[in-house]
Amino acid sequence: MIVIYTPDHKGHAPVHEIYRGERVPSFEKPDRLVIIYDALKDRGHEIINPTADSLAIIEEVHSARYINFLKTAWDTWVSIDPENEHIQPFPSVWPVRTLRSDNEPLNFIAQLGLYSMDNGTPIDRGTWTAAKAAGDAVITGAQMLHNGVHSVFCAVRPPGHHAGYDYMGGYCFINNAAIAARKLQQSGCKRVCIFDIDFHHGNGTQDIFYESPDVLYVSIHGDPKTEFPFFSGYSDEKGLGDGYGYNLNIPLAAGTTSHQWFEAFRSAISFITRYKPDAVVVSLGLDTFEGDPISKFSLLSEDFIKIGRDLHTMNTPTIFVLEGGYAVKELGTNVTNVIDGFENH
Ligand code: SP5
Ligand code: ZN
Repeated sequence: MIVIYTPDHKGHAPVHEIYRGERVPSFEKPDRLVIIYDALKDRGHEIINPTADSLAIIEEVHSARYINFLKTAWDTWVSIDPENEHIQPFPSVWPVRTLRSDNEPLNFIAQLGLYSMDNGTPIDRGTWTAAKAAGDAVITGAQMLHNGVHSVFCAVRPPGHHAGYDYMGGYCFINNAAIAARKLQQSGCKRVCIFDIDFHHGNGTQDIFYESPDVLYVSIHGDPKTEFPFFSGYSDEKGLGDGYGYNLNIPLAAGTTSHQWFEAFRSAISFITRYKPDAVVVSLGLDTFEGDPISKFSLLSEDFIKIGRDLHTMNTPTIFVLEGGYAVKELGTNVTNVIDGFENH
């Protein structure tokens, strides 16, 4: 399968995140993609650099003031104090519910709160460059699908599915799957499906397409009652207005077995097949793996071959977009297994 990859992701390398009030080493780190790149190369996949510029589509999917903040955030942070170059900023105040989010405060940490859903998405010197490059990669992939390629794999980070119209969160900044879907629409796809099989619910993707019948969002994920992102991902979230019926959430309890997961997966596939999409964007998280350090499903490495095989039965042009997956050592095998299953159905 053709793989799109750029080393620009390496500039996004926050050292730590917050867990139970303490700084712990970041789970979402460059090593993840280095291991995946090596495995893809070993298996002989053709790896190309992004050739497209995603900025115009990023500007359609995300708000202008949010993009402007992201672009300039690190420089602003360091301009406050040169020492900040070595310090990761974290938000500490958020405009929840009745508080105002129309005014952008001048205080940087308050701005960070305005544009964040959590304190688990640290920014770094190279965050914007990496996030933009991931966007370029998925737009390149969408163009290839338009040109008749049946499937393409976008090996990108930072991930995207938690990022909404005007906020970052869950290690995500720019919603890569969403901009891929937009691009596919613009190149003539009347019906696009985003199939999100990351362990976590893709609240950002859901938000962006909640009122759109022309982009079906289907997600299988850990029950938000106990799992991140907690405030989105319930089965009664079905879409709004014209988009009603075009959002399908399948939350599964922590501890769900591989067998139970595949039951949900196959019913999701029949739902998607009835929609008759012109293209499918797979938000591919590998954090459903049993060895994942932050997630609670129990897929085995060989299960990822089955995932690829079943996705292929939809017989629809497919763009894979990498999301989460933090069992770094096994990531290469798990990713290449999905591709092998898809190609050798
Ligand atoms: C793209 C993606 O998979 N984002 C996931 C974001 C999850 N953020 C919350 C992480 C909570 C980490 N808890 C650490 C548990 C260690 N035992
Ligand atoms: Zn995830």
